[in-house]
Amino acid sequence: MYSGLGRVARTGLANTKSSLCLTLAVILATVASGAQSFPAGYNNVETAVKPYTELDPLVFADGKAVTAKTWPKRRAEILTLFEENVFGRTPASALGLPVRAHVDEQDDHALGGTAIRKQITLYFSAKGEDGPKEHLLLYLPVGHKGKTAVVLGMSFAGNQTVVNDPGIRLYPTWTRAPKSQGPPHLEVPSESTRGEQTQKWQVEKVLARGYGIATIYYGDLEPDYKDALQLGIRPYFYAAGQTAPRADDWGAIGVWAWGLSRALDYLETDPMVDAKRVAVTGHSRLGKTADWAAAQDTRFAAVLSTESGKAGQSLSRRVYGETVAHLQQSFPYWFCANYAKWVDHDTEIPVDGNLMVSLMAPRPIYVASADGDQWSDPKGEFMSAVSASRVYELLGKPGISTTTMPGVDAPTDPARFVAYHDRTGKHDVTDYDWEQYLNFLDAHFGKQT
Ligand code: GTR
Repeated sequence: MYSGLGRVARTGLANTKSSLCLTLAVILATVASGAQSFPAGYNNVETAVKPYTELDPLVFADGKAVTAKTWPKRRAEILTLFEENVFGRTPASALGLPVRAHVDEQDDHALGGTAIRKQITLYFSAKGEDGPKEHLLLYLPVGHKGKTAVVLGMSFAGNQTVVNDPGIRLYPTWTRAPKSQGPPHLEVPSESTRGEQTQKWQVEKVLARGYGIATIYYGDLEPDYKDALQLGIRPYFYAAGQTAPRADDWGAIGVWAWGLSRALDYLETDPMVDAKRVAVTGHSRLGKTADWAAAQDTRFAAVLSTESGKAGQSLSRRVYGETVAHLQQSFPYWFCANYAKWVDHDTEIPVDGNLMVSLMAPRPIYVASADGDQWSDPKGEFMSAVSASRVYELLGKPGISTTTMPGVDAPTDPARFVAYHDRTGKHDVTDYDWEQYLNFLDAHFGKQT
């Protein structure tokens, strides 16, 4: 069951301790209602969803209908609306930045001889080690003929957590004493954190199906804490004289998404990788990040997004579960400052999850929900998949196989370009999710084994 406690556990996982206290306070006021309880004041009753108008991906802001020919213009319009109202703009200086990649390590017999492991540092400035950088961990299956398709995603807790491999370098991660409101600091993680998130990443399963898998720790780009942006890379891209973000400057999600694109820059240069077949993945806030990365960077060939929720693939206009007010109160730094305008105006927000999904068209996208994560609003996620499917159909690709919300653990047809499931269980990424993702990739990239 979704529970406030589940919410606390995962908020804590991402080290957002200040918002943890806030969320905890709200949860203490929770009144259980039906199977799943929400913090008090948030709607968890389907019949209490107030009337709203769903945005139409196939109608321009001025009311004109979109055709296959004019879709690129509508796409650009939607992207701009997301930049202005939700995630902010990626600075032009960041887009043109020369990135230097250094392969620090390669082991051709990793994970009991089943994988090739590479560890790469991407340097974002001429300062090298002393400047901003990210550490990419890449596994490729041994024995694969030709270039390998790869799944790329960001991790919450460091590269060493995705699988228990003593060869993964332990780079510092952000932490802060539980009750402190002060800035976080970097600490080298302990050996015991190796493989802590094995079940969420399923590295060995992905490799056994013939895919590579790559990850970066999101804190390499910006720590996931309120008031900590000075410790991330945003200030590095300030204009001359700038000391704080402008209303439409990028937030942390924009920064993390940018980091995914820089990893793709490297993957394009790796002769073992099929850079035309890189799927981007992420869970929850990192699902929102994966979505925003693929929306801006069409080199990502497919999207696998798990419980991205509100400000992700779910419908904010459908006021059920998390609201803009909650996101803004707990995680304002994920977004541009303009996002605050939509607090208590969820039904008027000018862009929504269905428009986000439509930005992926015609690339294959898998939208994944969990029935025990009503806070993310599985029905809203499904409705977005249905709505965006009209764009896919317009562009000549088959959208989702049903317009009726499927039952729990009943994935839609993976051969379609938009697929969906609502899995049993809580807010998480599980073996079940990966099984569906790999079936989906097999259908669109071709079987890899
Ligand atoms: C929640 C937040 C969600 C989601 C999640 C997560 O507390 O309300 O929007 O992103 O965190 O990232 O785990």
